[in-house]
Amino acid sequence: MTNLSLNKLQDEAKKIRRAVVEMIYKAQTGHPGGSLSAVEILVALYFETMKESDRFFLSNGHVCPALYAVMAEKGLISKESLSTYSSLGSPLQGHPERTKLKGIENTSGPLGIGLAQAAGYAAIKKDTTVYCMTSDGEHNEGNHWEAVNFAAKYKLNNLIQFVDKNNIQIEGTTDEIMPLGNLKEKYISSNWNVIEIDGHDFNEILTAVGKAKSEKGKSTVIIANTMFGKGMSFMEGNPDWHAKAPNDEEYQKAMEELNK
Ligand SMILES: Cc1ncc(C[n+]2csc(CCOP(=O)(O)OP(=O)(O)O)c2C)c(N)n1
Repeated sequence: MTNLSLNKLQDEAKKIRRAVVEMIYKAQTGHPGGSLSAVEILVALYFETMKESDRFFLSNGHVCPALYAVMAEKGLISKESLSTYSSLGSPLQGHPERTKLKGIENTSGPLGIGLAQAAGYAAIKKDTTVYCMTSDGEHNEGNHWEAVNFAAKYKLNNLIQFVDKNNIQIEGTTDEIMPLGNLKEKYISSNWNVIEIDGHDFNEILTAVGKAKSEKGKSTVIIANTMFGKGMSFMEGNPDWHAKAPNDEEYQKAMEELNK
């Protein structure tokens, strides 16, 4: 990757962070912590990696402000529509709805089902590369592990899962709420190809996707180590920001930090 495109991707990430905070501030509802940790993964996928025929499934639907913002920057939805986020009748619901917004592949909100939705699609459409984003909190769900086994059984090498591993879920850390153990070893023993990266480093994200695409006979999971609330000093690593909107003062502070 050239420096120019790295700069461009970093600029996009900044724009997305600004849009995420603005949407949640305006709506006074939403999930900023997870939305902000997922930004670089979504920017890399939508701006560098995905072809028109590829499909993206968001499993941890509550982080959709980041997805909507990326879709708006890509011109897939209007930028004006972002101001309707989470309002009654808007196609941009607080959890994405497939029938309400073109470009959304799966309805999500109940955690732990997105990988099954993505794996089902990948099993039927073998020539399509199917990306799925999941969260660490979702790994508490039994359904998720059924999909892990299904993908291994059918050798879905066209399925690439990103885990946004920010180590935080509702009301605490994943270690406090439900320890995941060694996620990498769990996926290896489930017969997946496993790559672990820094989920805010575009070079690492793009290299991992390249490796995943050349994998024969296995699905790939890219365990992306991220920072919950990335980019906002007062949100980073603080579970209070799982589902909380900034007040006026916090919004001003966020904008100042984004303009630095
Ligand atoms: C099946 C199910 N159980 C519980 C919830 C309520 N819930 C919403 S978000 C969340 C925590 C999710 O953790 P994670 O996805 O890691 O969140 P992040 O901190 O990354 O935003 C829970 C338990 C849900 N949406 N679905």
